[in-house]
Amino acid sequence: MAKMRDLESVSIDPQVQFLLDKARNENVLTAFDRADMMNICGFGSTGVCCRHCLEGPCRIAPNGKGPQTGVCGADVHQIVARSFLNHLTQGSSGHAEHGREVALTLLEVAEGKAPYQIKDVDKLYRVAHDLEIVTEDLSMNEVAKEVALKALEDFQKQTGIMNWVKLRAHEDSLNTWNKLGITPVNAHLEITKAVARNAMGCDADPTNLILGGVTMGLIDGYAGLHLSTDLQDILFGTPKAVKAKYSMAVLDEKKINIAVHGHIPMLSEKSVEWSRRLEDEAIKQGATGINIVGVCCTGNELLMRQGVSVASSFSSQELVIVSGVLEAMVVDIQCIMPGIQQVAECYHTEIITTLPYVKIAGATHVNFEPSEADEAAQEIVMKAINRFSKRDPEKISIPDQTVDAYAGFSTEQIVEALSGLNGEDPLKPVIDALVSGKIRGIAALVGCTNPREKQDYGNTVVTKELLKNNVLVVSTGCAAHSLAKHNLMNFDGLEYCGEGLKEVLEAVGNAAGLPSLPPTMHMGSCVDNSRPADLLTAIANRLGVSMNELPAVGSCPETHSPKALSIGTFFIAHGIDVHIGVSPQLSGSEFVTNVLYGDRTDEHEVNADKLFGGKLIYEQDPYTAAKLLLERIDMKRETLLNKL
Ligand code: CUV
Ligand code: SF4
Repeated sequence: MAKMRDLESVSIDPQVQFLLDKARNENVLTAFDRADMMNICGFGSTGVCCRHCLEGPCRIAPNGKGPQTGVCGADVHQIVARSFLNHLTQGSSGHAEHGREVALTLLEVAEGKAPYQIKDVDKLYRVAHDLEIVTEDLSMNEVAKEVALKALEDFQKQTGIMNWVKLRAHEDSLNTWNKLGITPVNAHLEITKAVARNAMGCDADPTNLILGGVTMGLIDGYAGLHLSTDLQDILFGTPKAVKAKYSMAVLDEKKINIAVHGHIPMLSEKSVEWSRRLEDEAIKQGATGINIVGVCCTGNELLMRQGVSVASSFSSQELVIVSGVLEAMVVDIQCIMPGIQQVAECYHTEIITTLPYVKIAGATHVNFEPSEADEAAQEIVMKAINRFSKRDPEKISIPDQTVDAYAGFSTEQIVEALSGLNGEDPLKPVIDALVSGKIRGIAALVGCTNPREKQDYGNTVVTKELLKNNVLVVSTGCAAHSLAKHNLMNFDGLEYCGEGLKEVLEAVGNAAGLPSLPPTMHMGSCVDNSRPADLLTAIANRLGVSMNELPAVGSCPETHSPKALSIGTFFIAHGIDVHIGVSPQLSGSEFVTNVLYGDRTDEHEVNADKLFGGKLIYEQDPYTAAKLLLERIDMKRETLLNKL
């Protein structure tokens, strides 16, 4: 038996430590302990193992020991570049599917076939206008239908460029991609092409493969992030500032607890609605009501729009069940550990899967189609209510301290808050602060938590270091969970901010009727990484510069997901540096790491920094990472200030 890490090394969150201790005492295995039992493979972890065909598997040993090519002749650089492209394809296809599902839902809603209402009519018309849809003679539903059809074109058209790229990309970035011939035509075409070129006997040029990976980043960014955010805002409303609660303590012993987990808000929005409508049924069972809690990105979606409390990020998802008070965990897609089912079998929790292509053996399946959303959500909530009586009182134990967090900072909300200071030109206060140095730069703290990493440590350390140095920080995904739980989204966290930054946050907050803005701003789920991208695009346009000239960075200290790699690549394609704190499994090829990590001053002929103006920074230590990010911020600041 492998030696398990002590609780303090697993997470810096005492509630997660508490529940992990409980799990261990009850002999329940969770991801943190499975991570300790799994020996990391030296080949796979450096990207040098290839399983692309039946001549293999082949692997290239380091230092010239053993064969240096696979059976087909692929060398280590080709193999590593293909593994990277593989990850990016997987990541972007997840987000593209998300976008497509939302587009189909909007179409069904427009045609009166799905029981949702268009919540943000203004945004619908704004998006329609930007897509050059003539709306004069159309009803609202007809406009929605046209928008949905334009979105679906991004999965169908065979020539030209994607509508959402035209709609959202900064012109200079688009010019760069056009010159390189990597601008995407449609998401499905590009994903299929990426899979095809990656097969044995196809693309064998590592640089070309990496550029193919950049196209995957763009698919993620436009068919995934931007398209999903736009259509979700139209359907469910554009988020506005909300105050909510975080931590495992949001579970309520007296209520029926339902965790919604996954990514796509169609199901979770309906679950919230039906949990309100079925409150009486819960009371009949002896509970005082129904408590919906969020896990992972579905948690972020509900938090942003409905102020629903958030229980857990990715790595501790199984521990929500270990509390002994969770009646059901309802899941849709992505980041759902199969392990939840094994853990649920040790308690009374019912795991409910909802999509025909995401099932878990042993779990209950309730099929969810937007057109039958009410029936499915009602069935799911009733199942949870009926589980309440099956609780084992011996196994109940929940931590008891929740943390307040402000969230709901869509780009629209940030601009609205800023217009309190300067209605004519809302971005001016930010730009003045950037120029004066009160704000040194802007960072998006994004990505996940990973059971191999000390939970919340990397995310919070990088953030605190940046805040201390007056960097304005926005956040999404499970990284936002880390920041929220550790007071970085409420006013207590202002103590971590440098003086200049604090002054700006207070001024903007005051103008919006608050004591301050929170130290970091929660912009939503992973697909909502479109929001920081939008904010940066707006700032670049206002300054009349390219995105790659902004003192802006992304940081992803604790990720586990290939989706984070494809989102990161989307930002790098704009020339925004991205830090990753977990190995991206590329170290087996010096060529590939040179292309991705290399600097503009390097001799290496082609690299991302030279092509796009931004690079990937791999650094495990969060303090060093923050230092490296600040160096890049300062470099770009200097050039920018000279230009203005
Ligand atoms: Ni999409 S990708 S663990 S849920 S942020 Fe959370 Fe966010 Fe990473 Fe997954
Ligand atoms: Fe081996 Fe080449 Fe097949 Fe990969 S594609 S498994 S390197 S023969």
